[in-house]
Order: sequence, then structure tokens, then C-alpha cells
Amino acid sequence: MSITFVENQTRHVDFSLSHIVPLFNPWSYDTNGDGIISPNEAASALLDCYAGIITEEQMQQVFTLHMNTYKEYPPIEVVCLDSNNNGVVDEEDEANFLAAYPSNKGDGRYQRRFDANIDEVINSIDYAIFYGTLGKELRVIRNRVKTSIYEHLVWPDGWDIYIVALNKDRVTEFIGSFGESKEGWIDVRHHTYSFPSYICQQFAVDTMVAAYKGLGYGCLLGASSVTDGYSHAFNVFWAGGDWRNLNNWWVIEPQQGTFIGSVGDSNLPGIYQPVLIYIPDFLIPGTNDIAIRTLIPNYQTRSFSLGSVFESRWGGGQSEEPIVEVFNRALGVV
Ligand SMILES: [Ca+2]
Ligand SMILES: [Ca+2]
Repeated sequence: MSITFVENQTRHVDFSLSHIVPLFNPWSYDTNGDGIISPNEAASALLDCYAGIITEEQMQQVFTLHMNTYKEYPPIEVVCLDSNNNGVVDEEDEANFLAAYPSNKGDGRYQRRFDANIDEVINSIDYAIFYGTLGKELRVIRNRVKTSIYEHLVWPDGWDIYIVALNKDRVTEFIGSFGESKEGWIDVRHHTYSFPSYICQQFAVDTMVAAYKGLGYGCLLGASSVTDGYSHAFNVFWAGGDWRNLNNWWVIEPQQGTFIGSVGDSNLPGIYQPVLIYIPDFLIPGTNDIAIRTLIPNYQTRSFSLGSVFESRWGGGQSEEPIVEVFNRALGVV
């Protein structure tokens, strides 16, 4: 086949070959069309190669896509209703839920995971929450919530992270939306507020840790404010654009799944103006605290800067979602 260009710039294709060899598209193995070549999809390419349907080189193309697109995410162990950790709230989870419903803490049937609002009873409230999530798929949610926009931030000592921009119109598909009673993948917003054991800090830590496991590194982060001597913890995310610009960061109230507004909005209530944004590194041994670095907003220059290279800590206290020993800073980065 030869391609020639004529003077008016339109393309003329001359099909002079006796036959046309169809182009191989390795994406044809993405049978569920989710933009990821899963282990099963890669395995079918391998079988096709053994069967002589595709060449070894073509199989390698599929495996390259598999390596580049498939990431193993750690399971969320407590704060979502996918009890068999297969990324779908499915019939098996339904059977598991019904085996625990109804029950009270202390009963053999009771399972903490299905007590979505942790009030120590699995009742009609948890039933409604469970059926609000039935059928949800984490990969679908992840693909809708995450964008392909990311930014590489490097500290003076070489420690680096990627932050990944979220689609602010979709982020409640992961955290749930209080105002619309719309369930997300996680159920942190249903937790009963319990002073002093489960307060803003625990809502924010559980949301950040679950987001790390479900979406990947650098997506939904922790943050805190200080107003009139009181501290408040919540979550923030970057939505793309210049990461230093306060306008490009958005605040979520994890206690309600409520979308608060932009960090750069001068009308943002003081309790939602972060003084620090927390970047997780590892679990400090013997504690439930996370070693962190920080991003620091400056409300005069209206911009962020990198915090100190010295590690600090952000406490999980009685947060529920198990904190990973080491945060994989490449997890889920495009
Ligand atoms: Ca499941
Ligand atoms: Ca309950």
C-alpha cells in the first residue's frame, strides 16, 4: 500500500497490494472495555498465541499493555461493602451481608464490615446502605473519578511523589454524596460521630487510606485547619492545572460526603482552609500514625509550597481502615 499526497492536501490512498494484512490491535483483548488489560485478558492473549491465532510478537504487545495498565490495588478491608475484595459489590457480598443481617455486636452473626454506620447493630439502616451499593464496580468508579493528569513533585532531598488530578464532578462516586443520599464505594460518611474515639481526624484518615487503596497514591489527601484554637481534619484533592494555585485544590468534608469548595475561594469557611495538606509515607511502627510530608498553602501569595523535608506525623488514632505499612508512591499513577 502506498500513500501519496496531492496538491490540495487531501490524501489519496492507493490500494495496489494484492491483499491487505489486517492491523493487529492489542486493545482488542480489553474485552470489557475498561481501558485496562487485566490478568485474565492477558491470559487469553497467551492462549491465543499457543493456539497460533496471534503471533508471539502480538502477544507481547498485549502483555506490554497489561504491564502498563494493570495495577494491583490493596483491598479496602473495612470501610466498603465489597467483602470478597473482588472490586464489585456482588451476589456473594449480598449473601455475606444477609448472613450477618440482622444482628447485634456480640452475636456470632455480627460482622463489623456490614455495620456500615458502626452503631453496633446491623439493621434496616445498614440494609439500605448495602443495597445502595449493590452492583457498583470499583474499576468503573476509578476510571470515572481519576483523570490521566498528574504532576511530579520533588523535595530538595530527592523524595518525590505524583499527585493525580480527580474529576471534581465525579469524586462523590467514590466517597458517597450525603445531600443526595448517593452511595459511593466507601461508607465512611455513615460512621457515627463518637467523641473522642471517632471524630473528624478518623473520618479524614479513613477516607485518605481507603482512597489510597481504592484509587491509588496522591489522589485524595488529608488536610487540617486551625481556627480559634480548634483544629479540624478533612480531605482535599487536586483537580488539575497549576498545583501551586490554591484555586486548583478542592475540599471534601468526609463526615458527610459533602463537597465544600475550592481552597482558593475567599468565602471558604475558616475551618476548611487547610494550614497543611498531608502526604503519606509510611506507618510509624508501634503506632497508628502516618509519617507524612506536607504541602503548605500561603493565603497571601495564594499558592502552595513543599513542606519541610523532615518527616512529621499525622495520627490515625482509632481510625478503622488498616493503614498500610508503606505507602507505594507509584500505586495507580498513570
Ligand atoms: Ca465483591
Ligand atoms: Ca448499623
